[in-house]
Amino acid sequence: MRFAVRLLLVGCTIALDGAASRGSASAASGAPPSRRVTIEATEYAFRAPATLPPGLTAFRFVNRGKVAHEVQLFRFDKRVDTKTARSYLAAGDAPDSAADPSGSVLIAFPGVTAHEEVLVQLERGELYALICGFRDAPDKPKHASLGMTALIEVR
Ligand SMILES: [Cu+2]
Repeated sequence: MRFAVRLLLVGCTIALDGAASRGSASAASGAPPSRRVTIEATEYAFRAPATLPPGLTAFRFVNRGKVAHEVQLFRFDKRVDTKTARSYLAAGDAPDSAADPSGSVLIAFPGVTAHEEVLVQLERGELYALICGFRDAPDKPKHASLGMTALIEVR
């Protein structure tokens, strides 16, 4: 029995050490996000700033609609200009070659604010795409092809 209790205490110590070192690492990496930006979803559109200044930015996602939505957030390749980016989004998608091989997704059911946020170090000249790839049913179109896309320019 004592042995079990000791193991438990050792476990607690490790957990606390882990939390402490994570805390100091995040403090060392700099200030908290300078900005929090809300992306709102409805049927079938995003409400988000068209432009944002550079800087560390936290994106939160709120679904004000009546069906589930997601926001895929990704950065266009530097070779893609604003006009081309807009044409991709108007078509409801972008080829993999036009974007970074990374990105993030936030998902929210109706009336829900996703409790996760996406943290991005925005840099001047970047273009970010917002796309919802959800469908209301398997035989229905993707929300993106109904106009649920947006572009954010960093400048
Ligand atoms: Cu959607």
